[in-house]
Amino acid sequence: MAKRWINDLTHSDVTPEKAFLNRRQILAGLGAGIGAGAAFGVAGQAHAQEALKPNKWDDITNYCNYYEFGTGKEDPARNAHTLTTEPWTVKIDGLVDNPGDYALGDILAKMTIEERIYRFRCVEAWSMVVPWNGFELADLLSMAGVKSDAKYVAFETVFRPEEMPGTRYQVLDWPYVEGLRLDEAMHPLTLMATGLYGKPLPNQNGAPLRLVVPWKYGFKSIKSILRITLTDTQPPTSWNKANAREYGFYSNVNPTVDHPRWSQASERPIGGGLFAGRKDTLMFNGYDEVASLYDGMDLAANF
Ligand SMILES: Nc1nc2c(c(=O)[nH]1)N[C@H]1C(S)=C(S)[C@@H](COP(=O)(O)O)O[C@H]1N2
Ligand SMILES: [Mo]
Repeated sequence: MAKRWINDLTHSDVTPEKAFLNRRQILAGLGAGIGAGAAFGVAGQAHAQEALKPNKWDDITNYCNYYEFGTGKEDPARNAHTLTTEPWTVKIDGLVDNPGDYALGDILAKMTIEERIYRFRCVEAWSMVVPWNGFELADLLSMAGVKSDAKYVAFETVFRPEEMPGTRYQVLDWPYVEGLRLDEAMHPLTLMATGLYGKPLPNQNGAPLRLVVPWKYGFKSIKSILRITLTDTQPPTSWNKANAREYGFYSNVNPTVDHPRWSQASERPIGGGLFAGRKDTLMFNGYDEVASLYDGMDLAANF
């Protein structure tokens, strides 16, 4: 089928709970095999793609993982209101030309905010489809100026015990940390999310700024980011520190590599109702265009 390109979509076209894809998302979607030939657009122009029908706001904001606010799926929605997200400053340091403390408002003023609907797959084998608003991490890293010897990007979540009741328990080694290889971080699918359904990101989903890496298990998508560090060595990650046998650095969605305690071959779509079936999980969560990042790598050894 012919490729369709929709120009002229702006941020103000977002209507809550009315999903659409913009031009850059179609570029990403075409590569991912989710958008080819489909018609996208705002109401009155075209229809959101059926295959990626977003989950409801209530599902996305009430079924969360954010252990700093409790380990239950509904704990973050109940507890995360205590997190102060304004003002917010992101420290960008390490192997960059322009290290410093960046006020989030100043960052946002320079970034192009887009809407993108991504599949989201948790290692616990549930999945959702989420209409994020955000900007490409690559644009932020370019602003900071990545030095040529940088190979990885390390991320750190805010750690404020007085605002985060879950951190009283040592379920993880706080602060929550994550990392990506530089080419993963620079990939156009890698998003810094600032919103959902055209509204500001709720605290329980990682306000004011969280990572979204749609071809990896959910835990890579670190929330409420306070610090980004460019390094030449692979950074530690919270879940790998907690259990290296169960959680590797890469964590690419891979139906052929099981978690030691359960299969990763299928997933349970959230919000489908009691009798909705499980779905086969797709390699890279369906985002085939990232496959070349891992050419020549054994993805069973590098899980
Ligand atoms: N700081 C922090 N980030 C985090 C987590 C967390 O506990 N703390 N949980 C991760 C996990 S396991 C998942 S599945 C996703 C969940 O994102 P959501 O609640 O917005 O769906 O956030 C990830 N980011
Ligand atoms: Mo997760």
